[in-house]
Amino acid sequence: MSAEDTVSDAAGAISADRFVEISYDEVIPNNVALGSDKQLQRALEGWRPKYLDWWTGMGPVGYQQSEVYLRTAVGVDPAGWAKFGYVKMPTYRWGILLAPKVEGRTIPFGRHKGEPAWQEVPGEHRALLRRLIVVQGDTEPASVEQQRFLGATAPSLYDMRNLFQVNVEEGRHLWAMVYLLVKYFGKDGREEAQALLERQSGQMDNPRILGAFNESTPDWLSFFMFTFFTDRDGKMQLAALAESGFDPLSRTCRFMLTEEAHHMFVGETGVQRTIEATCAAMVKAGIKDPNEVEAVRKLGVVDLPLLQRKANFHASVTRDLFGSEISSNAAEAFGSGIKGRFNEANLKNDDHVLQDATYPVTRVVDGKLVVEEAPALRALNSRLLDDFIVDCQSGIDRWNKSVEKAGIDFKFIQPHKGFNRRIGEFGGKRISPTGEVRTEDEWSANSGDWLPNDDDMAFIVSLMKPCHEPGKYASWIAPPRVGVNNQPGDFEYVKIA
Ligand code: BYC
Repeated sequence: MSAEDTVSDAAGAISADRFVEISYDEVIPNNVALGSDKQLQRALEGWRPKYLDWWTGMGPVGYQQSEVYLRTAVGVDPAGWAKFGYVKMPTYRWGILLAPKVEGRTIPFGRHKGEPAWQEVPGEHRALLRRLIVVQGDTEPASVEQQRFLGATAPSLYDMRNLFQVNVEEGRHLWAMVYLLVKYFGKDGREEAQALLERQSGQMDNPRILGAFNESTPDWLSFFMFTFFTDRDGKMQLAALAESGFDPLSRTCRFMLTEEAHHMFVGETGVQRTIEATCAAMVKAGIKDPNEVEAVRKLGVVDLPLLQRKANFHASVTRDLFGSEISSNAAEAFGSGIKGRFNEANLKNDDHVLQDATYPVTRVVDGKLVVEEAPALRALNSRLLDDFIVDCQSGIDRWNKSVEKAGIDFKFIQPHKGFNRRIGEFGGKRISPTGEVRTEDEWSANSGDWLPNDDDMAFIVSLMKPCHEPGKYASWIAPPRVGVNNQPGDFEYVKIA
């Protein structure tokens, strides 16, 4: 396509004035020369109507005929890959986009380190690779399902638009994994692609694979916490898979990471704006003590201790997504060159094989928390979780700055790694947010102070009133500092049909 070409869209036209390498002429936009592989094209075009049925049945409820101001990828160049315009969600151009191929790329870690990256599936690692792609793929439609009812209670059109942006991009991430399954895994891959549309978040008989993706996302605070914490698991896992020796997976994940950044932005700023509204209301009312919960709630804003409990819940449920701290699956995925560590290729003073290395892992031994050196290869999930906790902290520090600026004496903290865990070393153990091992009775007596309790949930529900007028925001959330794509404050992000 030439630089001046226009890519047409069922909802309008996206002008591509810059470096376009994605073909929008085809039913499935792509930069993988889909048209030259007729069998693959037919298989994906056969999957597409099923995907659209799933989107209509399990995607956002309502607003499907509304015009939403969305960004659509028009290239994979990080400097300018997206265009903004009004789109009806079912006509969004879900496509297959891979980051550019790096010529001469070699496998950066594991037993095959230094060998040329694989362009086809390595036979001996086929089952493991397929499993990881399926797990990754399963989370994408799951999150759309979890968030499907939120449009009706959006605190502003700006937020509603962000929700739908996240949703359509999670849909695209499903396409990304389905492309890999269908192109590289033959009949099994096609079956797995079908199964990705059949499992359902929270369903008893056929649930989504990982625990957190079967929790509900019933309100906007949950959505913001989910996109802050759980999408960040997405970032960490995609970054680890982007190091893969299987080059098509690496390239796919590299491009997905550029989209993921916006999802975490939505989460971080969503919580931050909630904090700002609370602090401003407290200051205005002359309330200094954050524990004056009833007085704060009367102002129509969310008290800070409740936000801390929400963060405790979402942090802990998301940490379970890293799997067991000590895992032979993780060792095998690394040893075989399939899944690396966060930032693998840039880790210095490291042999990237880890045969004799160790890593400190916190465990519960005789009712006490102890740190033990474990074989580094088997401790890779633990390490990725530690990297995740570090990555969370910078956002939490920014939340604390807002509180500090308002002169309120309160600090958000991350709960101890072992708090409220179901999977791994701490699974089923009763550990307080500050890291003390507790008895079952002590846990029951205190858990309402550590995790959202029934009162909290009822209060949050009472706040979830829609605010769908351009430029207006619900009482409990401050407006953003900047509009999407620099649009003005009263921009109509969703033209509700
Ligand atoms: N719930 O050795 P283990 C995202 C299973 S989020 C239920 O402990 P392993 C996104 C495990 O599957 C990122 N089951 O752990 C975010 C295994 O079962 P099989 C998603 C669990 O295998 C927001 C068994 O327990 N991507 O993208 O080393 C919106 C023993 O496993 C759980 C990935 O996760 C759990 N929490 O690591 C949208 C990357 N944890 O195989 C999207 C791909 C473990 O014995 N996946 N199990 O039947 C992986 O790398 C690994 O599968 C895991 C687990 C890290 C998840």
